[in-house]
Amino acid sequence: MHIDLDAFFVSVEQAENSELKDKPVVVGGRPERRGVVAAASYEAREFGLHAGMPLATASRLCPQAIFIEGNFTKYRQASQKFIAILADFSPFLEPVSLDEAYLDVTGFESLHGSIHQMASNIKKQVKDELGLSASVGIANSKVVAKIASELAKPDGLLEVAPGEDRSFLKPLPISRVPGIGKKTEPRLKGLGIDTIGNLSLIPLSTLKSHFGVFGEVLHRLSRGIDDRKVEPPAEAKSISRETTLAEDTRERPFLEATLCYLGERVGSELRWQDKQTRCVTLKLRYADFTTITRRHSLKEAISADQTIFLTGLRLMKRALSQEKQAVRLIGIGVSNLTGPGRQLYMLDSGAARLERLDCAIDRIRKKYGFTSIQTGRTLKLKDIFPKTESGYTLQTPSLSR
Ligand code: TTP
Ligand code: MG
Repeated sequence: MHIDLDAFFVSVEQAENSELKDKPVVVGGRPERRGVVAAASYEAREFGLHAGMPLATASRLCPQAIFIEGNFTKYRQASQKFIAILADFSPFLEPVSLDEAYLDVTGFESLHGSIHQMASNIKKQVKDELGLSASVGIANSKVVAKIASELAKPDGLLEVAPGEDRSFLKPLPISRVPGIGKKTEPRLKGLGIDTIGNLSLIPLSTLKSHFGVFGEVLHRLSRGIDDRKVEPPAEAKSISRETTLAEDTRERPFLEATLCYLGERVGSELRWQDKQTRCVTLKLRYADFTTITRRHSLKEAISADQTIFLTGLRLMKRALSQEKQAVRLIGIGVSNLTGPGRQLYMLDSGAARLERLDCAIDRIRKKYGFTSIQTGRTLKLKDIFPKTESGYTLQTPSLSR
């Protein structure tokens, strides 16, 4: 099965506030702000709105739409409950993103009824417990299940019987194949290929000569051949937070405060995963869109906000001393993760004290919200970013959580 929630961020808001139901709603921010649509309700999609569209364009196409900032903590909580519902049906569960997962239920029919019945039960449970609607595709392979769930949207359930893959795929436009996007689609159309059925008739050698290795993938997928297993995901290799700024800026105290805030978000996620890091990375995008990353390796694995921030700050000072342009985007990340953390408790070193401090702050924030306790450095952001219990609302809510 491939299960994907419909208009996820928006649906969470609609489930919470009945005034938003059946209306064009956008999560992403106020239309006056720079930024893009993260999620649009199906009512808003009737006006051509979609994820990734600039908010200003969205508001021009659909002035009556209701624009909401969004609250990532809320979406993550909903996601955790959604994944927990799926886990009750089978341990072969592979979450792909917050609102999307593959579930292999082969062999569990005696426990939960037919696969179709399980899919209906999942949809019902998600609706009853979370107030959200899910679309489900059932097929013999991941790729066909995913195409089926997308076709079934919204609130749909589509089963492709074994052996029916090719006849199911045949009439569909090539854009339905995952991986065929803005680049590949026109090239295929230029070759006279517009349906998946047409694509499946092209010899492998022809596809390879045009698309290299991707040609082989296209050849297989167009026939519904996909032997990837449903596998629990590998652990995160890095954690990062970044945001585009409302205006390009050179103002150091503001950049430092923002870096500090993003570093704290990274640190709290790192500790939440019970990990430590040995590498801090800074990312800057300048006014002309040139993007740089600078990294620094640490001698010891750490998880302290202060170390993450000060390392990032050093990298930023060095980068800005060599650059005259204003900054458009700022981000910080950690990689080379080890875990579990906290071995430092045994030593009463400065590092151990910092870790204890962070753990205490984490506990307070878990109970009373992220902004219930703040470092002085990030306080000056309160005049610039809207503040909620779960944190400052930055320009890119899904990335700056
Ligand atoms: P999607 O599943 O791609 O989109 P959706 O759930 O809003 O709509 P549907 O599945 O019914 O087509 O993404 C899930 C969430 O991820 C989405 O609600 C918001 C977030 N998201 C972004 O923040 N930015 C993006 O560019 C996209 C595509 C999604
Ligand atoms: Mg979705």
